[in-house]
Amino acid sequence: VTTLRTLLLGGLLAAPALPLMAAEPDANVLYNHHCAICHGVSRLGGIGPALLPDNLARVRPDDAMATILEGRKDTEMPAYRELLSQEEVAALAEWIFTPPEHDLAWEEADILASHDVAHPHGSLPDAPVFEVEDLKNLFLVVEIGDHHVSLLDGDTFERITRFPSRYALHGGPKFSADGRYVYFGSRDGWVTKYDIYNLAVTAEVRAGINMRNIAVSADGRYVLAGNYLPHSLVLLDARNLDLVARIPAEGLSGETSRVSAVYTAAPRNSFVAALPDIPEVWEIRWPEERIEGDETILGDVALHRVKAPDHLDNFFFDRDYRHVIGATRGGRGAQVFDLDEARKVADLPLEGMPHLGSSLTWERNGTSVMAVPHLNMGRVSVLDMNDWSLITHIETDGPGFFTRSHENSPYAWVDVFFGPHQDRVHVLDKQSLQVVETLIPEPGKTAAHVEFDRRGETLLLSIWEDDGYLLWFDADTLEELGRMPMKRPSGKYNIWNQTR
Ligand code: DHE
Repeated sequence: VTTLRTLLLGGLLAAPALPLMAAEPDANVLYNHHCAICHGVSRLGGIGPALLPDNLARVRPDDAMATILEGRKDTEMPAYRELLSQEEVAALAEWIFTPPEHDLAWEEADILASHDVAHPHGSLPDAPVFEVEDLKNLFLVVEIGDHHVSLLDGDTFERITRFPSRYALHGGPKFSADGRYVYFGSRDGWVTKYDIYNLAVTAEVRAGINMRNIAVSADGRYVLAGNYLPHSLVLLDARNLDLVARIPAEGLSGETSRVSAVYTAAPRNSFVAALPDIPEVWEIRWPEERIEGDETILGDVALHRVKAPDHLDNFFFDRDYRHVIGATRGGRGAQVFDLDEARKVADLPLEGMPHLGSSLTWERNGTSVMAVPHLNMGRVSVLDMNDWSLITHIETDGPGFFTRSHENSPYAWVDVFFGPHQDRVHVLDKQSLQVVETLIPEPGKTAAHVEFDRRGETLLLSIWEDDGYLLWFDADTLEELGRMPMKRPSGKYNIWNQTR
C-alpha cells in the first residue's frame, strides 16, 4: 500500500479505485520503507538519531513533522514533502512518539560493535595545527540548533573551526587535564573523543540507548557514562574508548534504576552516580592499573554502595566531595548526605525543584555559601555550607536554569529560562546577595548560559535561538563587546576554567 501511495503521490501511477486511498497510513510500514535504513530497524538510531519517545522528549511533534517534510539542512535527512502525503507524515510523526512494542536492549556486544577508533591514541602529532596565544583560553560552544560544535580563541573570539557533533549533545563536554582532548556525550548514548590540537574525532562508541552524561576521571584514564536506558553505567578507557566494564544499575533490593547523572569526585579518586529509582548513592573508585611485561592490566572496578535515607537525585557537592547534596523524590526538598559516614546530616529548606546541578559556591564572610536556582520558581536560594542554614532567597524574574561565576569576578550570573522574561539575565553581587543588574541583550529572545574566559575578564552568553548569537561582555562593566551568529548555542566551556 505504501509503495503504491508513494508512486501515486509522485504522479507515477494513475489514481486507482477509492478503497486504497481511504486506507489509514500504516506508520510501521512507512517507517520500515523510508526511515529504518538510517534510524535503525528497532528505532535505536544509526546514521540518524534514535526515534524513541524518551530520546525525543525535547522535540515538539510539530517540529518532528516539519523535519520529515523539509528534511534537515547539512545532514543526510532528506525532505519527504514530495514523497509522502500530509496524512502519512502525521502518522509517522505520531508513531515515533509511541513506545515500541519490542524490548530495547543495548548489551556489551552492541557497545563493542559500535566502537570506532579513527586515530589510535598517540598516533596524531602533539603540536596544535592552529596558532593561538593561549591554548588554555579556548572555548568550545555546543550549537544544538544544527548539532555542531565551534572552537573559539578566547583572546580574539575568532572561530578556529566548527565541526558536526552527534545528535543532541547534553551535559558539559569533559576535558583531559592537559586540555588537549575533549569528550562529548549525546542523549542517544554516543561518547565521542576529539583531539583539539589536531581538530579531529579520534574515537567513538555508543554506551547506551538513552544516556544522561559522562564524567572523566581526574587521572585522565577513564570515562564513565550514565544511562537511563538500559539501566547501566559504562566504564571506558579514555585513550581509545575501549570498553572496560558495563555495570548494571541494580540496587541491593534487586530493583534496577535509571542513572540520572555521573560526577567526578577528584579528591576521592572516584566517580559518584545518581540513581533516582533506588535509595542508594554509588561511588566507583577508578581502577588501579599495573604493568605486566608489555601489557597494562586494568584492575577491578570497586563499586561502593552507600545506602541513602531517600531516593536522591540532581547532585551538588562540597569542595572536598565528602558531602553530596541531592534533591529527594517528589519535590520534598533536598538533603545533605555524608559519603564517608553514610548518613544524612541535614535537611535543606528547598522545596519544589531546586536545580542543584547548576549550583554555585563561593566564599562570603569567611564561610562557603552555595546558590541554587529553582526550575519552578523565580528565586535563587543561598545557603551556608558550614551549618546548611538558609541565608536568603534572592527573587528573580522567573525560574532559572544555569548559573556561572569566576573567582576573579564579584558577580554571579543567573539566567531566566522559563516564563515571559526568558530574555533576561540577572547579575548578582556575591557579597551583598543583591541583584545589581538585569540585562536584556535581545528583547523577546531567550538569553541563557554564561561562561567566563580564563581570567574572569570577559564572558560569553547565548541567545538561545535557532538563528541565535553568541555574545561576549566585559565582565566588570557588563558592556557587550561583540557577537557572532550561531545555531541555538547552548553550553560554552572554557578549557582553563573547566580543567580546574
Ligand atoms: Fe541538562 C547539564 C540534567 C534538561 C542543557 N543537565 C546537565 C547535567 C545534568 C542535567 C545532570 C550535568 C551533566 C554534566 O555536565 O556532566 N538536563 C538535566 C535534566 O534532568 C533535565 C532537566 C531534563 C532532561 O530530560 O534531561 C535537563 N538540559 C536540559 C535541557 O532541556 C537543556 C536546556 C537543553 C538540552 O541540550 O537538552 C539542557 N544540561 C544542559 C547543558 C548542560 C546540562 C547545556 C551543561 C551545563 C554546563 O554549564 O556544564
